[in-house]
Amino acid sequence: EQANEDGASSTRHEDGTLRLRNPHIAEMGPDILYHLGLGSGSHDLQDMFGDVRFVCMGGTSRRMEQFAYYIKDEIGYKFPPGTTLLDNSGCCMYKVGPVLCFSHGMGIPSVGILLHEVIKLMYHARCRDPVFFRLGTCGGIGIDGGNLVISESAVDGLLRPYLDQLVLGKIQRRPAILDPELANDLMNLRREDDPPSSGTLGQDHVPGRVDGAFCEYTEADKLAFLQKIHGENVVNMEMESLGFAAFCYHAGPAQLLWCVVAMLDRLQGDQVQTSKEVMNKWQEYPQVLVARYIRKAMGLP
Ligand code: R2B
Repeated sequence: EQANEDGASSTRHEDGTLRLRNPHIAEMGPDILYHLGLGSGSHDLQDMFGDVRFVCMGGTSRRMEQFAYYIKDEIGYKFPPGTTLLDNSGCCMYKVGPVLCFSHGMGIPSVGILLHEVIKLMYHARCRDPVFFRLGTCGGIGIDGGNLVISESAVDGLLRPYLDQLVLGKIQRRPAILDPELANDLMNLRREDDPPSSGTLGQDHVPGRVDGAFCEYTEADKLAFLQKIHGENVVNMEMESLGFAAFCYHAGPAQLLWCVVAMLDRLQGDQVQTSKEVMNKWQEYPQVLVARYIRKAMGLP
């Protein structure tokens, strides 16, 4: 059994299946996964999802649908006769053989709501050692748009590597830990003509935008802050990494990875001015790299 660093109870059995850190679930009878449109009483979750090994999340539903089709071709998956790719979850979730793709929306609250249910789905389905990925976009700090960022860790707005949440009137602190080994594996799958990649800290929000609906600081304040955190190896920012790392690490999936592409360099400005075609191209980069990883993990040539 594996234990997480914070010393709480084990979160995985020897066979890689998850042990939930919530005693109520086992006691409460059928469990309704409301946002996924599934339930442990109404569906045979082990039969439907027991073979999932890779959980891939991204912000927009369109991107995740595209990824589902892309990974289908990449791993040579064929749908059973008479079936096709279908989202019947209401939150854009697609299963392509061992790959589960879904959209997590924007921001930590949205990711958190989905992850509670996806982690329970892994538990009910008795999935073994699922690897969790996020494929998406971010703002760069000192790196140009089109650069890939493979995060090694996640920090909050004070550069603290944990998520503080207010639960029942108290602060609950969860370490936000990604998997440096997996980040390294992914870095090693880069090819020479791939876009440049950096291993980084990922922030949990978009700090200091001067183009927001309101603003109480100057451009110079913003640049001073961004340059300071850039000096501490933070090269990107986005709005989900801290929640993703904290929730998944606490719940138990062994390997977590964040692979995102920068849409702009925030040291140069706050508005994304790149054309839609170019942005669509950039958004394929994390997909290509994660697909390469999945193919390798599946032993495909
Ligand atoms: C990066 O890009 C998205 C918003 O523009 C958001 O989900 C994020 O973290």
